[in-house]
Parts: sequence; C-alpha cells; structure tokens
Amino acid sequence: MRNDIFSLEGRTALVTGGAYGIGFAIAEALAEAGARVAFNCRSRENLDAAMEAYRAQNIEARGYIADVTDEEAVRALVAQIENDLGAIDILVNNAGIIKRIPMTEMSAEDFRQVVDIDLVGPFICAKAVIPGMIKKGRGKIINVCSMMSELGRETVSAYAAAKGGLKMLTRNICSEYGAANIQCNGIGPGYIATPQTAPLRERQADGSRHPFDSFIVSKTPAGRWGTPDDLKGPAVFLSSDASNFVNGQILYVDGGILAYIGRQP
Ligand code: NAP
Ligand code: GCO
Repeated sequence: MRNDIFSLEGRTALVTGGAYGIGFAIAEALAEAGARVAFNCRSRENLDAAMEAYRAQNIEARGYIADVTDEEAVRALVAQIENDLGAIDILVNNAGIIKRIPMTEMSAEDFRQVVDIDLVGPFICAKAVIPGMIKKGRGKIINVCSMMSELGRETVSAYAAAKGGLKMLTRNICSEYGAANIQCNGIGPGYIATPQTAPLRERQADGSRHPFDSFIVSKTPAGRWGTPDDLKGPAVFLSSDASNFVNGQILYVDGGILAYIGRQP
C-alpha cells in the first residue's frame, strides 16, 4: 500500500487539556489517524466524562490528572505515559485558559495565572518530552496558539501576551531542536465554538444574538464560528510525516478572519 504520509500508526500522542473542546477533537483526530492517545486535565469529573466520550467514539484514550503548570506532575505524567503507551512522539500543548478583564482592573495574580497555564505550561510539557524525542531521533510538538498571537483586543491582555509568547516559544523550540529532527509548529484557531468562548455566544435576554457573536461572524469570510472538528485535519498534518520539513510555523485555522479587513458597515 502507498506509504501514507498522514498515518500516525505506531505513534504515541499526548494532548494536554484533552478532556473536551479543541483538545478532545485533536485527540480524536490523532487516534483516527492511528496514534495511541493520552490526555490530561485537572479535574477528575472532567476526566471521567471525557473517558466516557472517548469510549463512545471507540477511542481507547488514556486519561491522567495533571496540571501543566506543575513541573513534577508533568514529569510523572510523561513517565507514566511512556510506561503505559511508549515514549511520546507527538505533544499537543492545548491546555489553556482565558480571563477577560480590562487590564487596569486585572490583578497581577490573574495575569500570572493565565501566563502560567498558557505559556509556562507548554514550556514545562515540551521540556519534559524533548529528551525522549531526541533519543528516538524524531518528534512533533504542536502549540495551540491563537489569533491573539497576532492581534490584541480589549480585556484579553494576559491571554494575548501568553499566546504571543507561545508563538515565539514555538519558533525557539524549532530553532533549538530542529537539528534533532523535532518539528515544533503552532496551530492558531480562529473563533471556535467551545466552552471557552460560550460567554461570547450567549443569547441575549430578548433572544437576540450576542453582539460579539454577530461581530465575529461578520469579520470571518467563512461567515461562521469554527468548530473543534475544523482543527482535526491541520492537527494530523502537523503530527505526521507529511510535515517533516515544516518547522517554526503557525498554521492559522480561522476561516480567513486574519486576512480580512471586515465588511463595510
Ligand atoms: P476549553 O474548552 O476551556 O478547554 C480547556 C481544556 O484545558 C480543558 O480540558 C481543561 O480541563 C484543560 N485545562 C485548563 N487548564 C489546565 C491546566 N492547568 N492543566 C491541565 N489541563 C488544563 O478551551 P478550548 O476552547 O478547547 O481551547 C483549547 C486551547 O485552544 C486553549 O489553549 C485556547 O487558548 C486555545 N484556543 C481556543 C480558541 C477558541 O476560540 N475556543 C481559539 C484559539 C485558541 P480542566 O479544567 O479539567 O483542567
Ligand atoms: C476572546 C476569545 C479568543 C479566542 C481565540 C481566538 O475572548 O477573544 O476567547 O481569544 O479564544 O483565542 O483565536
């Protein structure tokens, strides 16, 4: 059979924050492409619900409780996955949070928490898996960036700072470990319908659409919010041999929003 450069057969993948949302869809896609899949999250309730959801999709995912900001816990997570599934070939740094607070009203603690999870967490996880990838002679690291790696907007200063930093961490891992045949790229989702963006899509008291919902739809050439499934193909591409000469890039999966000035009112 023609060598399928998109196949992930025999590969072990860790998707952080893969209990639901974008991470769940990416983990599903990697499993459908043949990978053995592990995910982590902080909440036992979310993990149990996720295991049910994976089983319902006939996916034998392994779930682990681990906070990506806890270096000891991540080291133990990587060791446990290596024991259960084999050394990690693919790391998807997906776990992330957002706090929408006007900057002058945001505490330094809130700012630090967002940066800790969205930027330091990916650093900790990448640092934990790279030695094993070097030993194997190959590896794939995919950082889930954001449109806010490129653009700002009101109330998301911490998130934009973290995601901007994650874009540069992506380029630096590429620079530092490309010679070890490790490819590190980013996926930059546009506005995706997940629990994280639910507050931006809530129906108003009169049943009308949230103003931000209408704004995003008007700003997106595709004329819709993305869904987690829109990220499946790009994630398989960046996890597979099909992208072995792609390194340090951010692949935006945004329906064209970053390219578009917006419809004249
Ligand atoms: P989500 O629905 O809020 O899911 C976040 C996931 O991360 C959950 O499984 C959560 O589970 C886990 N998580 C959060 N903090 C964690 C931590 N410290 N350690 C381990 N797991 C943690 O978010 P999403 O919309 O799917 O977004 C996923 C990623 O895509 C994030 O990095 C986000 O910034 C990025 N993104 C989202 C959009 C969008 O429009 N939705 C667009 C661009 C980029 P627990 O709470 O149980 O830990
Ligand atoms: C927001 C949204 C965005 C999306 C995403 C866009 O409040 O503006 O949450 O930040 O999550 O990052 O790419």
